[in-house]
Amino acid sequence: MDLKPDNTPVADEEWSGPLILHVDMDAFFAAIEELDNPALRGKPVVVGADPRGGKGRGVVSTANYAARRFGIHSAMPISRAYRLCPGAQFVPPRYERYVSVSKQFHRTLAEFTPGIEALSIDEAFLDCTASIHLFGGALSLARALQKRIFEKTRLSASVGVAPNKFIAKVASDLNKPNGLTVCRPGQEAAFLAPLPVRRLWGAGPRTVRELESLGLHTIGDVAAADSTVLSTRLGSSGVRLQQLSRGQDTRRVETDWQRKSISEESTFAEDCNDPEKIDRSLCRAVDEVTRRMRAERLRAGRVQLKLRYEDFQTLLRSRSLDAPTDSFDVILRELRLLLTENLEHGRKVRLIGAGLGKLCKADDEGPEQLELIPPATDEKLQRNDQVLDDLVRRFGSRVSRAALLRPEKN
Ligand code: TTP
Ligand code: MG
Repeated sequence: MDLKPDNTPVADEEWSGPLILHVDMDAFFAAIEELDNPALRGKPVVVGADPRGGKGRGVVSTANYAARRFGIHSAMPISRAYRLCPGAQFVPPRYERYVSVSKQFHRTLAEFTPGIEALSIDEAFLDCTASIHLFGGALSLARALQKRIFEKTRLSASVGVAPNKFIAKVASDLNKPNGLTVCRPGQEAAFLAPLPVRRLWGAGPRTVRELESLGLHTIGDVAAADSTVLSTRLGSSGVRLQQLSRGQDTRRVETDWQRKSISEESTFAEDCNDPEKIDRSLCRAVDEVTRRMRAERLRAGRVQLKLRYEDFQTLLRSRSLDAPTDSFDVILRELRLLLTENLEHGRKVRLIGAGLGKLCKADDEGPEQLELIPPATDEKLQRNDQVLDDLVRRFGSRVSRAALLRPEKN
């Protein structure tokens, strides 16, 4: 129970409806370095490549908050970070250590709910709707979570507490580090209204420019905008952005993803920034997962792309399909879109993977699927897949789809 300055308890008000938390560790890699090496504490710390007196190559993985005051941030060239703060402590990354702390972090979350969607090495959504009563309220639960993460890792995390994923994610970032930001049910639109449009999910630099050219600078402006103007200028994403701006987000925490999924990933022999090679690896992974899926007579309602850059930054990006499918072509098309949206040009990739989720039996579209939407596999594509599956069964993976489509160059 929280106490006011005069020591009277602050009541943790009732929470109605879904309770979603977004948790994100603060300056994760840098905080671990400070934890392990007390001599770094209180100083600006930059984790990344060796700056070699400002002439080094490579980028910043992350910087602690003291270093961020100099303008240093993730993905910035290390030479620039050096120029901004030559006196900072530059530390090479120790990925294995970060992965082990990450596992501890994710295990700690599981003490609070089974409804966890891991987003990255230091970030997750939690659906705590069913565990509120165990903690006496949403705020108490969130505080207990922060406290427990600190006990287990000696590191701080920021938490966003909200009725849905979008707002929880926005909230966790508003008061970093060690922040706890709450948006109560019913307050969604008011909470978002003063924030700049770049906080909207899916609003990249181009969309932000487009919105600003319409005179829309805050999320509240988008919420109040004429919806026909938005959809004329931004198509279907205009409609989605307006829904988000009004605090409407019905996406569920995808807890089943790991359990009900098929995935395949491969690490490049050498880190690679050749778009053609990256695409070929993706094709191969899609070929593999779609074949496994068809062999089990399943269809996928969701696809996931996994990208790990040379500095170990790992992105998981997924999207739901209009209708479940087992088609190589449809799934490859969706994953290529995700790749185009997320691949940073020129940055070297270490690993790429494809995953399929929301699996359902091919003859049972699952309870969530709309009956009016036919499966997204047209007959010709389906026949192609069947012929190729048959060939692979008879002649092995030498005739895999990726090999046929894009023969390896000699
Ligand atoms: P973030 O959570 O984005 O950043 P952070 O934890 O360092 O800082 P914040 O307090 O703002 O959350 O990423 C988690 C870790 O992932 C980060 O510590 C280092 C790594 N990372 C990279 O290596 N490169 C990148 O470009 C980014 C964004 C992160
Ligand atoms: Mg973080």
